[in-house]
Amino acid sequence: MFHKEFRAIIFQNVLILCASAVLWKQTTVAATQVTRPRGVSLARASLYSPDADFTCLDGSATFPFRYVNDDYCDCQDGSDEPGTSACPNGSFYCRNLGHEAMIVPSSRVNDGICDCCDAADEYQSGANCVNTCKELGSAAQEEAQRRYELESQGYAIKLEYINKGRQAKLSQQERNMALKAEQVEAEALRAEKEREKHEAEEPERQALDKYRQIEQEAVKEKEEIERSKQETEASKAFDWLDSNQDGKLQVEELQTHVAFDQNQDGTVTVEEAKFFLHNEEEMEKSDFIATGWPLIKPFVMKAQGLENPSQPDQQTGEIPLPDDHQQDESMPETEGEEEEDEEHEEEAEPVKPSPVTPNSVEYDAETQELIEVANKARNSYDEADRRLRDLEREIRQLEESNSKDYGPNEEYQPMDGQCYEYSDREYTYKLCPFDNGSQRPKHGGSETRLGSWDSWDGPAENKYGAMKYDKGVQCWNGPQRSLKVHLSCGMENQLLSVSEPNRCEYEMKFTTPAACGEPKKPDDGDSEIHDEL
Ligand code: MAN
Repeated sequence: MFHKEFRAIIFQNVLILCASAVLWKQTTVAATQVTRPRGVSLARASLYSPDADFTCLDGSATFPFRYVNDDYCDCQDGSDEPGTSACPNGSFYCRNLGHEAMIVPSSRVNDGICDCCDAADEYQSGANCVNTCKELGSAAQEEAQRRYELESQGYAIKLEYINKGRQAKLSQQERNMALKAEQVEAEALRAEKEREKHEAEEPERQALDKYRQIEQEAVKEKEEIERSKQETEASKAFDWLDSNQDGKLQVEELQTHVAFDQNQDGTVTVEEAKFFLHNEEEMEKSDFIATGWPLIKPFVMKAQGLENPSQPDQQTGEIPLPDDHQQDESMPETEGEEEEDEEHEEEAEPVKPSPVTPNSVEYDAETQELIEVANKARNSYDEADRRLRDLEREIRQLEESNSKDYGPNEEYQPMDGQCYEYSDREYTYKLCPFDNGSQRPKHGGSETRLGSWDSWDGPAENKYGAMKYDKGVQCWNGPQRSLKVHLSCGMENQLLSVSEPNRCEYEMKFTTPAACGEPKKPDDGDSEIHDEL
């Protein structure tokens, strides 16, 4: 920094000719000549009047104007040295005629590096800067024009989206109103059908109650017959096994039947025989019927080559008596499986749709008629109930969709219901806007939900610049997955890239015409800086 004695007034009249800009803009404003110190913008020129003392722009001091740009820093805010590097916090303005005006920190003035395209920052360093503003200006112009065209096309599509979105919202609202009217009707109809159902079910219930009693009696009777058949079978078996006819079954009597040779060594031992007599020497007929026969019967059947205990003869309840041609001639013949199956089939006669236990009961015509009427009423009720529930579901879905924020002009609505994919080396990612985002391994494996639609998540000045999807699948030893989608203007809806900056926190870049702003025609590229205080 120089001492005051060495102050040199570096002052320069800068002639600003706005003619080129004026020509570009095709207006007819006359050329303006403004004098101002080096490094001062057009907007601040009036604050630097050579005819008066200079007051620092922060108001901290006032001194003669010749101190401005004397390469000595007088103002705390650096405003007295706009054209030198004397103030560490000062700034230097370059006009860059033909391109964009620019403000650089004072430290860059005469530092040997060309910062301004018009070379104005290097007026004393001998850096040999060349004015490149014209070339830069026209390249920037071309780029701005290209962007403008892109944005115009994107915006045209956005207008279509807005149309579609509004249309969809309108028809959803209309449909919702129609459905609500239908819902009222459907509720009334269901109530009526419910009443009719109750009315039809009451006489049906009474009629079936009567049958239920008959049914229970029939079951009891059947059980009784069954029991008596078992007894008859057991009694006949006893009579036959009781070869000395003394009314008791003895060890010796059982020893004569090979069927009781449990270890199959060719002899029925006393122990083997006693096993069937509950370890007694003999057994009474009544004990045999109650507990003996059920124990013995499987051995008898095995001897006959049958797997399961058979039923006695259906008509007589008897087991066939021994036959000379049996394997073990002494054995009474029990019944085989085939017959049992046949009997079973006969029994399995379905009775529809009675709540009474299915069996062979046949309803009289009047009851049958009552069942049919009640069935019809039940079916009608079910149908009315289904219709109402379908309506309610559709209304819920519509209301859910209607409550979604599709952007300030419904421009994002057409993306709802669509899905877009992007693949990297490992995964195929899918974004279904307003629904969810997911990830699927490319080489097999199931889809993992990264998040479900939550809300718009852009910065305060552009809420619609990003979307948030959260509550995805929990990460192993980590948080639930979540996803942020950054939206930018593009000619089509496209998922551009996906990253995972933090474990299980995903980011997507997505272009869409819906994010395009109203295109602004590019200016001549020769822009000024509006840096008024
Ligand atoms: C899976 C993927 C990855 C994630 C890990 C976390 O491999 O979902 O994106 O980082 O799980 O364990």
